[in-house]
Amino acid sequence: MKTTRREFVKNSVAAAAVIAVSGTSFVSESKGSGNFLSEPASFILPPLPYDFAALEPHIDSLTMQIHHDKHHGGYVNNLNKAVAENNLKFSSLEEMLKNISTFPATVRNNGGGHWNHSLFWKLMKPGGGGPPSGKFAEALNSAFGSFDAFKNKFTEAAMKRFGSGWAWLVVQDGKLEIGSTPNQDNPLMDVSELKGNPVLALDVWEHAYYLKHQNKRADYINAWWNTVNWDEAAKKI
Ligand code: MN3
Repeated sequence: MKTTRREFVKNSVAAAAVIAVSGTSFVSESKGSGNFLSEPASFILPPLPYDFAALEPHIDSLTMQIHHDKHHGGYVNNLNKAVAENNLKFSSLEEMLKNISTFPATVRNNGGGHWNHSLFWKLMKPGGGGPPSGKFAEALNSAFGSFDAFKNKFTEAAMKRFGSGWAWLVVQDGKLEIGSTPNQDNPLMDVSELKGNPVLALDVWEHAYYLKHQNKRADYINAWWNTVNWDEAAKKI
């Protein structure tokens, strides 16, 4: 009898113990046996895809180092701790986020933090920025009128997010939308007002910019536009 994925997950958890996840991705389901691969049984801090200094002068090396190693590293450690302490069962980080209202708050904060940062690092690159081209540029033009109009609207969302949070470009029911979320929430979460699949993400927590820009979030956002990895973003539409 063919079981649905949800039933499969439910029936498999007893055998699977803690579910294996590498970075943000589920490692694999061992085909045929009906069990999930259970090693390594924890989340892993993914290495930055470039050096700490690679985004200079736009984003400084020390900020990148602390942000990646200490902040993102902290989310990963605390997420692993929460999973172990609460004996949590889930099939992937994404599935956990989609049902986040059923998990403890520490999973919302640290699971969101892990997922968001894993995406954020990949959406920047040395020599990034500039307007995108091809189909992605056309999609932005058709959704927002022009690249500049898109950029202004996204910047506004990032500026208006009060306190800590993220600005997002998402695909929502086949349409591109801009919005923001508080804290480490993201548009995959069932509790989020903004919903959709993230295409572009910008961390506007003070830890992302305070060393270099102090309170000037606008300067950080301006600098960040010079790092955007449009090729990576274009894969998500
Ligand atoms: Mn951050």
